[in-house]
Amino acid sequence: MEVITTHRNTDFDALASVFSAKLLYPRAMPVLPQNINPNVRAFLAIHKDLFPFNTPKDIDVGDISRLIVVDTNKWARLDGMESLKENTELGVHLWDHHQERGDIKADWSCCDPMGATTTLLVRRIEEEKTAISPIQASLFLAGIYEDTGNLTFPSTTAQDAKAAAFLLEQKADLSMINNFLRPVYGPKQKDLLFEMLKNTKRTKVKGYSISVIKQKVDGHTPGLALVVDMYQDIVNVDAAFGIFKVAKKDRTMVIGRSGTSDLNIGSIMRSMGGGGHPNAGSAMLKAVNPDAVEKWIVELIKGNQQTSVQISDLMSFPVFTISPDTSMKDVAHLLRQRGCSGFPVAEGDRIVGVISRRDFKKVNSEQLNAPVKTFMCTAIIKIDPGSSVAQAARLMIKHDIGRLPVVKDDKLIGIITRTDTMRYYYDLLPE
Ligand SMILES: [Mn+2]
Repeated sequence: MEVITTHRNTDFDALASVFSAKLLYPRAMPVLPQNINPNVRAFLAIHKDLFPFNTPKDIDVGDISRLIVVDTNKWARLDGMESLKENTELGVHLWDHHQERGDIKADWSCCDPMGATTTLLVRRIEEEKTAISPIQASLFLAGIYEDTGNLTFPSTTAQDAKAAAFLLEQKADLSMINNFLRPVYGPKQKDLLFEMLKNTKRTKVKGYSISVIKQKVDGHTPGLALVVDMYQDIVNVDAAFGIFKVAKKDRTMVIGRSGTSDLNIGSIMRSMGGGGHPNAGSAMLKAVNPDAVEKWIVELIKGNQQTSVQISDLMSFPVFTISPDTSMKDVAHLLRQRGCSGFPVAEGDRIVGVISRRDFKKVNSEQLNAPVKTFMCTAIIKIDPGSSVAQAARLMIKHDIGRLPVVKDDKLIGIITRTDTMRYYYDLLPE
């Protein structure tokens, strides 16, 4: 017997992967975990006849000769398949877009980095010219849209968009997708969001603005990820974390959302035993103190920072500086000669001011012989070499400046410009 299965808390990408795999493995039987996420459950409640499946309880797992695993590469995320883990006779095919390694050893796999696992399968369906119905196309497109945030998450690839185009050609129904992808947001979620907003607090960790909210929830609360998502949007921080202690059960759900690609939520959640993508992830913890979890998150962000791009990786050095006694006339000449819009003014390696083209507006011709120290701006906006690019960009926007001196232990060690940060955001970093 051949079986196609996927991860617990089955989402649309997982469900779409199972049923697109069914087209590629027509003899295989779809087996879904008991635990399915609420949107998918609502979809299946109506579409069960069109997408028939079994649960692990309905089948004899011992009869499985080949397991087709989609949208996960970890045994622990499958339901009811534990006994197969040690089965050396078992053939395994793996279709997955998660890039961290799992423990499922496959004899054949397709694990290219894509925004959605469904994309990998739809690409093959298109190559094989397998016919698909508009309803199948709609489900598959829902899978791609869910995992790519309607093709907007940074993990989205051109292949995801191509697969989406193909599915629209196959008459995928967008209104149906919008209906089911609309996440659970009812009075319970609204109350929770309002409660979180009342208790809003922000902190800075390694240059990122972070908000960690600890909240009690009673019993099963679906839609926590959406609530954290909305919360992050409203309080406008680089990353938001919800630590939800489930009353009566000794369980704590941690959900993270990040709006910046250099703060990887997925890797933070993996360190906590959960999982996710760069922009979103979650972990379920047992018997923990929420205060300790908050500290843990902060520590992980500090650690995460070291592996991501820092200002010191992007800055230019050595920095051309001028001395405080340089005349304004000479400064004007140097600005023209070097094609710069400003210079740091330094005594030795200590920065004492900044002069820019803009400052010349207040200088009349008699004052051109005056030293730069009379006109330079001494309220210096500077940045630490360990800060993030997001932090630099924020300072530039806030103060409307195009360059930031990079200062360590009071010494000027480099300069970062608007162009440097843009280059980073548009992935033009030199290899
Ligand atoms: Mn997925």
